[in-house]
Amino acid sequence: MIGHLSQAEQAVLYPKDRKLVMVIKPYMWVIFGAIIVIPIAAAWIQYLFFGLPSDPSAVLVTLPSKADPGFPLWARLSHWVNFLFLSLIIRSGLSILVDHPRLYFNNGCAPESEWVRFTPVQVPKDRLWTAKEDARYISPVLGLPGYRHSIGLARVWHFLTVPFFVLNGIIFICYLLFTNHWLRLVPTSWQILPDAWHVFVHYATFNFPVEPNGFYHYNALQQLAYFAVVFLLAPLAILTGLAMSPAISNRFPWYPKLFGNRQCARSGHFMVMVCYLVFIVIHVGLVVATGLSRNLNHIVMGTDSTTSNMGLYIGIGIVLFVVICCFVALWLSWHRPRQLQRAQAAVNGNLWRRSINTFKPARYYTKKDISPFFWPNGKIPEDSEKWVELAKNNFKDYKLKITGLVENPMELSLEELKKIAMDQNITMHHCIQGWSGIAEWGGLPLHKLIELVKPHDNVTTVAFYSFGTGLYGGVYYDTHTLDNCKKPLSLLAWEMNYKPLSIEHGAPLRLRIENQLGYKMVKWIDYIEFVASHTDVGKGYGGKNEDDEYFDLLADT
Ligand SMILES: Nc1nc2c(c(=O)[nH]1)N[C@H]1C(S)=C(S)[C@@H](COP(=O)(O)O)O[C@H]1N2
Ligand SMILES: [Mo]
Repeated sequence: MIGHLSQAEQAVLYPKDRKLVMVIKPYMWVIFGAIIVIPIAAAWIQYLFFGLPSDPSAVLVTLPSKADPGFPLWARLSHWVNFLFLSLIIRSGLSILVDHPRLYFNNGCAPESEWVRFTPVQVPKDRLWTAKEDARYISPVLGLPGYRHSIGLARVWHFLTVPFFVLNGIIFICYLLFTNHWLRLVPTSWQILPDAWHVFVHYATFNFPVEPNGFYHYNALQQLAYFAVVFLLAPLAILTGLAMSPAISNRFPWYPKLFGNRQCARSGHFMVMVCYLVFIVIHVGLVVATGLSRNLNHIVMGTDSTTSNMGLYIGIGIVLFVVICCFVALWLSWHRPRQLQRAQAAVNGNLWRRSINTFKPARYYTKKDISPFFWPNGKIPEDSEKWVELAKNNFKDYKLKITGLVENPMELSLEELKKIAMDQNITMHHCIQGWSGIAEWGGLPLHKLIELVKPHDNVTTVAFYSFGTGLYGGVYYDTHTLDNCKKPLSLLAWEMNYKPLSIEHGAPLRLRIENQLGYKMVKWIDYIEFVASHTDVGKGYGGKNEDDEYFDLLADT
């Protein structure tokens, strides 16, 4: 465990209960089982009753290839760069996953409705159990950065890698399509399907098909597999990833529906990762089994040498390099987290600010979409004497203070706020951990409040302070751009699902900014401050989680 961290951090990151389990619902066992068992059983039936089909790769080796043989430098480079990026993306993805270790096919994410959980915990019904408590530990061998509730840094690695992974993919596909190399990857005849099946029958019954020598040819199944990885898995990973973004899904609420719903997209994102893992295991296994040294000469050196071991040595070197990169990433995560957060802001912060952060959330959901369950998060402000006093009297004496760089500072009771205006919106909440929920929120549109208090011209940011504290102590707060506060559906809410806001969901007042992630929606609001910049408040990173857990200032994804 990382010794230089505080006791409080160690207690969160390295809990006593670090058990790793996977509990899959029986119906999903049946589905997954069928996907695996049916083709293998069919292959065996064909083999036992009709004999081995003719081996199409035996024909291939005698044919001259239409494509140039070998692997040009761009193909070899992007292959290995991809290997590095996938290692970072998959491992950081696992760290993100275990922060909400349940996957669902429904938007509301009610406990026990998940199809798989990676936690032994059954959510207790007799007491409050927050999503943060539900987060699980993952070994840093598997996850990046691993441990428990390190999602801020895990996302830094995930999102820092993604743009370069996509760029690498685009460069690869451009080269592929502008040279005749595409002939190696893209099937040009439907004959590929029966051929691939015949090859599969060979593998499934342990009759290795003729090795066509990958320098010149792939067998039909191999070509289909490579084609699927490039043209199916990678696009699916990107598209399901985008469907999880609050800025995108609350602007285009139909978009996640292309995958079923947002949680189907999240489950799909996970299944794409599983497909990548299965591919990598089989791919590496076959590379080893069909002549490791020669195969590595292909993809490392670009030669078909059968005598040299150069490819093997350099290949081992590359694998070691990737392992070292993973160690360096782990070290950076715990020793230079602030620099990583800054790098993430420089790359994606700027990317999102100019693109999806400009989207305006749309009205879309109706009463029937409201989730029966809505995960609670955060610590109820039981140690705030002021809040406890106010709660005793049902917040009748509560006054929201609005201060900072404004012409008309104000103090308003709930009754006074309600007299100004009220909107009711049904929206989807996106927690950074991965869960979501649809609820109705009623309250004062923020733009009305902004018109009343009249911020000075130099105001860019609004800070919202809670009565509650953050995970590591100190006042919970967060900031939003003035622009996001003025967006449609941005509210100071006192109502949830047509009832007064409950204690656990943020009474007396909480924030709704629908193009942002949940951690920016401060609950139990004490006061509001208009400021020139987010750097003027707290430690200067834009919020309690941004200060302490390296979350993003702009939470559009
Ligand atoms: N004061 C305070 N507000 C908070 C939090 C918190 O810990 N303290 N957690 C945030 C997070 S991470 C989420 S996802 C939402 C959860 O809102 P809910 O409890 O109504 O689901 O509240 C946000 N607001
Ligand atoms: Mo959250």
